Amino acid sequence: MLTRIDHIGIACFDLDATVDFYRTTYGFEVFHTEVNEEQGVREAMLKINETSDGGASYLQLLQPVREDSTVAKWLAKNGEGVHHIAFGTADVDADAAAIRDKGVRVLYDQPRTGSMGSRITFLHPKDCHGVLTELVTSAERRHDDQG
Ligand code: MC0
Repeated sequence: MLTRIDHIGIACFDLDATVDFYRTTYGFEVFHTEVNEEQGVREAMLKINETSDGGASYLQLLQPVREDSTVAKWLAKNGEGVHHIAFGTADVDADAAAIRDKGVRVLYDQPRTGSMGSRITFLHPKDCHGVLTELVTSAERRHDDQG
């Protein structure tokens, strides 16, 4: 079951400048930063609020670290802006399977590693009315014993 907006992913050219904008304009502070080599991004997570399922909602600012990354390709075509939305779930495997059964393309056969040790997968934007959609099970919410 999808229980929260886990994050909104925002693509940017300059992560430090974008973080600065969110801090000075809205007062949002950086909760976590990391480089995800597999996804080809450097990211900053700004925690916005806790959620009733025990998780939280974030803004995720994304700067590409490789020219061939999906975010670099998207930025070259669209410029900066909202890149994807992510829904949180306690069981990404079950929700991805159920959504696949409804005819939506799930991009990964097995979930991959996302921000802060989460397990993530994506739904194809062309099957989601133009919105690249991510499913996330955060590390502390995982039902298995890997994290
Ligand atoms: C591409 N399209 C999008 C889109 N990206 N539409 C809405 N939102 C997006 N973000 C559209 C294009 O405009 C194009 O439409 C069509 O989809 C095919 O796109 P493409 O540019 O030709 O590129 P593909 O097909 O090579 O790849 C698109 C695909 C890819 C969605 C499969 O971007 C992908 O695998 N994304 C999932 C991984 C990802 O985005 N990672 C970065 C965030 P037209 O009409 O022109 O044909 S990593 C992350 O977020 C992690 C760290 C985390 O949360 O923890």
